[in-house]
Amino acid sequence: MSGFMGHEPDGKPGQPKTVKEWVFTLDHKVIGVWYLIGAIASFVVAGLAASAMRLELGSVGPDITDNGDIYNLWLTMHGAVMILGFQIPALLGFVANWAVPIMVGGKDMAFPRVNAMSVWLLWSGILLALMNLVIPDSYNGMWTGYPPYSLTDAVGNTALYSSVVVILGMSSVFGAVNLACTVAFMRCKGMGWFQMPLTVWCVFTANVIQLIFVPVLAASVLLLSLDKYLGFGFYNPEVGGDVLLYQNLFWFYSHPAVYVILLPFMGILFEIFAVSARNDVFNYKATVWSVIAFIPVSSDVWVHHAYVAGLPDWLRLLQTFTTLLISLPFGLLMLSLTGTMYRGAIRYTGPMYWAVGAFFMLIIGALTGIPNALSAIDYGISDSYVIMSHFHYVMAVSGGMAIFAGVFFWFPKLTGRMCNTFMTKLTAVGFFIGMNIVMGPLYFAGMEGMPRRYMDYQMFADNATIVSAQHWSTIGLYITFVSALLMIVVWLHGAIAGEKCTNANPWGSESLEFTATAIIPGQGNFPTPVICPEGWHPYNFIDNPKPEFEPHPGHTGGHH
Ligand code: HEM
Ligand SMILES: [Cu+2]
Repeated sequence: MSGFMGHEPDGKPGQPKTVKEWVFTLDHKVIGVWYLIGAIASFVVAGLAASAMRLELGSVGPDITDNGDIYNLWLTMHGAVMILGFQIPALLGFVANWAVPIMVGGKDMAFPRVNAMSVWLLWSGILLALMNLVIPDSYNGMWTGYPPYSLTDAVGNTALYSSVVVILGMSSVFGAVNLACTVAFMRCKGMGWFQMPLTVWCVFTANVIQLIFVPVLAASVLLLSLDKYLGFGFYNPEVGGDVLLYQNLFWFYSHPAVYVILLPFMGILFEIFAVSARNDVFNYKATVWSVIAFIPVSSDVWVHHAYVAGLPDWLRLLQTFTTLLISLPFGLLMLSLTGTMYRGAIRYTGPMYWAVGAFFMLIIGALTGIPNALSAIDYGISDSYVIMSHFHYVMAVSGGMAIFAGVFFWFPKLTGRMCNTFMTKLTAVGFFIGMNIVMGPLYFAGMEGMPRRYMDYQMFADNATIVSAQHWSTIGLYITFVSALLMIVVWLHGAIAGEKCTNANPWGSESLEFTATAIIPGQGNFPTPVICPEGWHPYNFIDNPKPEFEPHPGHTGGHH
């Protein structure tokens, strides 16, 4: 076959050596590492912003700043960078690029050059976003960018916001096309759709969601700049526009976006749970269909983010119904995760500690979603700490812990070395306890009426619940901070001085990235094409036929 897909790799085999080779690489594994580095750097920046806010909120009155603009800048940098710079690049960049092509036994991504462009666009977007810390009119309108505020001068540089979102959106769309084609066309011989690891299914589905919805987001934020700088008035009622149009467009993407994060991180959990419990994924086929079901159901729930915006009753009612409907596929995935561990011979490895932590956070977070879905209840808690606590449990912390679980899980393949097991577990426990102390009390502060996004709570100075929740939350930050810092030290130590892997498959996975021992550094992955024999399945831990390697016609060896 000539054309783009399946072409011979034009990169050199072997790890890149010079800076030029690293930067201009077309190897999906190296590009995956670039995504990972970007994601971890973003996690650090956004984590520092969060820590600053938490210190400020430690007690009533100014603690470390009394400047609301600075607080808003931290808040904006925290939310936007965590989502757009950390979680999405870690899952749809690192996992999608580094792991998926090997997991399907492919030579590379379908379009290696487009792949390189995607990661370059991501880095451009991150650098542009960081400019916000130095430009005089820095943008402070949160990740949501709601008009009319985002159309005023007080918000700062709206064009920067629009540009960052559009650039990152382009990176996502190129990445999504590439990944969808990779999964569809680059799978090795013998691997049918229902033999793909769940991580692959989840990342694939997340990318389909991205393809459908990202363009809507890109358009909606572009219209902001057209409105503000060229006076178009899409969102301006004075000239016939509609300010709520933005909220509708924004959440039409941004609700599905939570599944773009949720699905891949649940995919990581499936992988680690199955391998650690040495069990087939419970009800594999139904699980795959539940994953796919997220595409249609996620498209019709966005109004639950705007229940209080004054939309018509029939719409709110309908969206309460559709929001609750999502609990079906989501509940099936949770059942399946639980069933995967049931009666398994669970081995609590380092990555499993992180994965279990993520799982418990996810349970708490999902349960706190149900009351939010009921519009009558949501009226009382919208825009309060209840919502903030909900999405930190369900997405931020569980997603973060799942991503870190994945990094620890694939670490031996990434570096050829192991992380210290005891420290991996200790940091997982510390992070889990710390984050629960940060986010648990705030849920109750929310029920007492503490609103989101406030830099102080003078008005609640004599509300003991709120004051002590804020206080404990800040104590939780110290534990979390130390654990996160230690985790990064554990990675660095592991990469530089960790014990060398003697076993190519330390966790005993059946998936190709661990079992295909012939993975070579550099573009191409496998010296000879992989073939999955009849009956092969990534979660068949008993009597599993091993994948084979087809002698390549005309191949004379040479990669050793
Ligand atoms: C059991 C299923 C879930 C239900 C019923 C649910 C329901 C809701 C509702 C109704 C809101 C809006 C409340 C308001 O603003 O007044 C909300 C907010 C949010 N949810 Fe969920 N949710 C669920 C699961 C998830 C999952 C799995 C994620 C992410 C992986 C997620 C992420 C978020 C985020 C980020 C927000 C806040 C967005 C913002 O205002 O900045 N939720 N949820
Ligand atoms: Cu939503």
